[in-house]
This record gives sequence, structure tokens and C-alpha cells, in this order.
Amino acid sequence: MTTTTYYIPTETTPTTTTTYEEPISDGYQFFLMGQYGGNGFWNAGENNNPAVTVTEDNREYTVAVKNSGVTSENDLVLILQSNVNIYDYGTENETGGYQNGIENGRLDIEVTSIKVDGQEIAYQRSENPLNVDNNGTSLRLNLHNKWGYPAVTDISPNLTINDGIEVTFKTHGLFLEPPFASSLTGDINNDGSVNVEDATVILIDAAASAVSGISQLTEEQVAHCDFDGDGVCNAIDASYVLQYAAFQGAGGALSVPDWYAEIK
Ligand SMILES: [Ca+2]
Ligand SMILES: [Ca+2]
Repeated sequence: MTTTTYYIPTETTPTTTTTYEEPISDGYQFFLMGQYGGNGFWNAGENNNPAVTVTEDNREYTVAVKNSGVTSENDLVLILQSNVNIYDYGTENETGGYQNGIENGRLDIEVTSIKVDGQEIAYQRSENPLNVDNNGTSLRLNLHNKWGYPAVTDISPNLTINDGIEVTFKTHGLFLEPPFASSLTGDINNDGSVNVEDATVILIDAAASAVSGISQLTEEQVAHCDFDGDGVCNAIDASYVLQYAAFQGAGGALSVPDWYAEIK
């Protein structure tokens, strides 16, 4: 039997800082890893467990492991393993420390179906099924892993598996939204027009956050506001809102990104 030590990653300082304006990867490999009934499939493609390439969030993918005539005999280990590096998704936390993509809640894997021999089985997600491979970086979702920390028993280990197991899942947080320019509208209060009210929202927030250090604007609002692409929404962006409103008021017909591309 293969024995493996797993651990929850703690504070680790990355050697590089990732910014999220550019995609981190075009695709990632996911596969079923584990063992049952003497069948081990610890590496992708090792034992009829081919990897799938995930290229989009919120889309269903299915991975499978095939076998014949095996009972799990209570030794089931089943892990949805990937080559996603959780530290590529890390963020600074409020106290200046660093959190990886699991700790900051950015990354998730949502299981939508688990089938044994083509029949749906029960799956009850426990509190902390996300973990890392023993390389310390690769994202995985434990489905049944008594060696996990914490141990995970989100499916029954008592399975008669004649043909194989299929797991269908969706990822969240792996792929990035398009850069700001494509969502830039200037319409910060989302009422369909760009005018002084939007500039006011920005200026009030800028004044408040100058005191508190914390902006109350949502990520989406910042994306709609951030003309100069510096990641914050402030008086400079408000001035562009007003300039655009004046341009539109004078009969200008360019969209906000097109107008900004012209004047900058
Ligand atoms: Ca508006
Ligand atoms: Ca800005």
C-alpha cells in the first residue's frame, strides 16, 4: 500500500507575486487519483484514469477511472487531483501576510455528480475537502481520503465497483475575468448612464477610504470605473467619468473604452 503524508499549507512566502490582469494558465490537468480493491491509480493515465484538460470555470468536466470486477473492501481512496499551483492564486491578507488560493477562498472545485458503474452515488461535501498534493502546491479535492488532514469521507467507502467511477465537476476561480477594458463602462451606480452621479459615487468613496483605508466599492464597480487600470477607483477616474459625460453631452458617440483609448 502506498502511504502518503498530506498537510495543509501554512504561511509560505511566494518567490513571485502574481497579478491578475493576465491569465495564469490556458488549461489545467485534472484526474482521479487513489486506490480500491488493490487497484492503484496514483498518477494520471497509470491505470485507466486519463486526465482531462480544464480550460474554463463554471463548465462541467468528467474524469473517470475504469476497472473490472473489483470490490472496494473499505480501502477506497479517491481524490480529484490537479496540477493547479495554489500559490499562483495567493493574495496578501489584511495583516500583510500571505494566503494561498485555498486559504483566501479564491479556488474551488464543485462536484456535480459521482457515478459508480453508471449509477449516481451519494456525495456530501464536508467542510474542508480542498487540500494540496504532497508536493505542497497542487490543488486537490478529497472525496474519500482517510489519510487527508482532515480525513475526508464525503462518499461511502463500501462500494462494489465493477466497471469504474466517474466524477463530474466544475472549477471556480481558476480562470480570470477579461481585463478591465472590456468591462469599463463608467457606469459605477449601474443605472444605465454615465454622468455626475457616477463621479459622485467615486469621490464619496475616495474621501471615505482616505480616512478608513478601505474602499466600499465592489470589484465589479472598480472594473467599471478603473479608466487608468491602476486597480483602484479614485478621483482621477472620476475626472474621466465627468469628461466622458461632457463628451457624450456634446453628442459624442464613442463607447467609454473607445473614447478613453482616443484621449489617453
Ligand atoms: Ca450611472
Ligand atoms: Ca484608477
